[in-house]
Amino acid sequence: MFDALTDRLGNVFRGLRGRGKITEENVGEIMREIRTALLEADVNLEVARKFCDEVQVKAIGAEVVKTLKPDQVMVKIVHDELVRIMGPVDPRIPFVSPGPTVLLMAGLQGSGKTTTCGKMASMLLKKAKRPLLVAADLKRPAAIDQLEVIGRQIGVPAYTERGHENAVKVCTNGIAYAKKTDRDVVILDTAGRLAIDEALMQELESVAKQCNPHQVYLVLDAMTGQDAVNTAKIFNERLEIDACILTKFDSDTRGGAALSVKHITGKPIKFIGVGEKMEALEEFRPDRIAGRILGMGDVLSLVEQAQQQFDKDEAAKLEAKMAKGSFSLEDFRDHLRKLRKMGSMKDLMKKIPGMSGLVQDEDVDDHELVHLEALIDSMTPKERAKPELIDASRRRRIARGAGLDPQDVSGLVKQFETMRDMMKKMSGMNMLQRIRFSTQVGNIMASGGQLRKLKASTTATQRSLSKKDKRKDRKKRSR
Ligand SMILES: Nc1nc2c(ncn2[C@@H]2O[C@H](COP(=O)(O)OP(=O)(O)OP(=O)(O)O)[C@@H](O)[C@H]2O)c(=O)[nH]1
Ligand SMILES: [Mg+2]
Repeated sequence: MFDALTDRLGNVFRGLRGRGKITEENVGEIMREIRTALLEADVNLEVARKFCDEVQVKAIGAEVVKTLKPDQVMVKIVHDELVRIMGPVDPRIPFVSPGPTVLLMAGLQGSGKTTTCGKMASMLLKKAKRPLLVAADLKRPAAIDQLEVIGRQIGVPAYTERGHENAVKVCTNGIAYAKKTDRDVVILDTAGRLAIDEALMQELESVAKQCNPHQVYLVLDAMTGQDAVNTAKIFNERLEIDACILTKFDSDTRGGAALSVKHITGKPIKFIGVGEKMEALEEFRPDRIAGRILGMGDVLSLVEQAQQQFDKDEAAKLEAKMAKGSFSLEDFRDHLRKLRKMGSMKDLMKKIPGMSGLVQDEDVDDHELVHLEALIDSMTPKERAKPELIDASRRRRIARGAGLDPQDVSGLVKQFETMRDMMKKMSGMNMLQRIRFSTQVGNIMASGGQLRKLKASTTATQRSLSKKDKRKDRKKRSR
């Protein structure tokens, strides 16, 4: 499917060989070539633009791992961006208990709905489920026959009603029948139209409203290219779909739809149809697809190894600092910068296992990270190395430089000291202890977003009062 794109990208990377490094000057030319390659592969214009913007930023900001060549670095950046633009996707079907879990298949005529219903049922059988097919395409009697034939072929019952055109009725009856006959997943095969029209949308809307499907899957024909993407956009506006299923992935098309759907609709592709047979349904794995597009597994693993080594070296350096307790505000700032480069704090927090449910959007404010950085920037190198030097007058100066309050400086110092203590503790820990510890750091970072909450307590303030302030303080108290 992606043959042409693979060739074009291969040429871009080959052209990079022999160049010293990726610079702001030469990256523009590379990006133009990548953009053309994407557009020729029928990738949506907006997606291609966004893709190139992201790759460009990452290419310029790429950390220099000395053992790697520019083309290798670029392969990895493009690979990661391909994965990102197609995902994330959870390949699981969220089954409900008590069942039945209701899955609704929607899509245009000939997109592969009925076939996919059969493939899905067959896949579920292998997962020890007891599916029921429901023939809700009542526009053509042949459609009901087709589903029955498929059902017999894979050994899954099909619920059918003939002699009326009420799709809602057959769906509700089908679900009731599933309960009665102890089937735990119901797959609704709905009618398609040649193009999106009001009657189709209304029918689907009322089925969705009356039957409350747990998942709505939109079946898209990969061979229709950008039309599939537009269809997905319109369906999603009317029908709150959960994911797409891209059929005919085995065909000889350019593949742009696979790369565009997620970005344009916000809904991922969850499964792909890779043939006409009932076994030909696969989970959609962005990393596997990206690997297939680039066809450079060896380069990717090389880059990963080199980066791991680089990270290991960096970690070792940091470890040595932690153990000595010489982790400074300067190191802290480096880390903040790295964190910010990795994406927004909210996204990062959500990626930490177990954190996603705990982090509320309002808990984490990326601006606060910028504030922390500004405060550290406003310090002298000496202060960064020895924050205990920071007394009231220095605090005022630092705050003024960052456009913040003196209390913010105290908050930062206190937060930093807690972190440094924890890091020192961590240096002697084994793997399990570290994992537990990282969760604690996660919590600190979550609250680290809230500078104001961490404003120093009175004891911390008193510890670093200047002599003059202390005199004033004593006077005040003696009065
Ligand atoms: N090669 C290939 N063919 C497929 C795939 N999925 C479906 N088809 C074929 O596409 C054609 C249409 O599939 P159907 O399942 O009947 O499509 P539909 O969406 O139910 O069509 P209507 O009910 O008419 O709206 C059939 O010939 C299928 O064999 C696939 O992943 N690969
Ligand atoms: Mg059909």
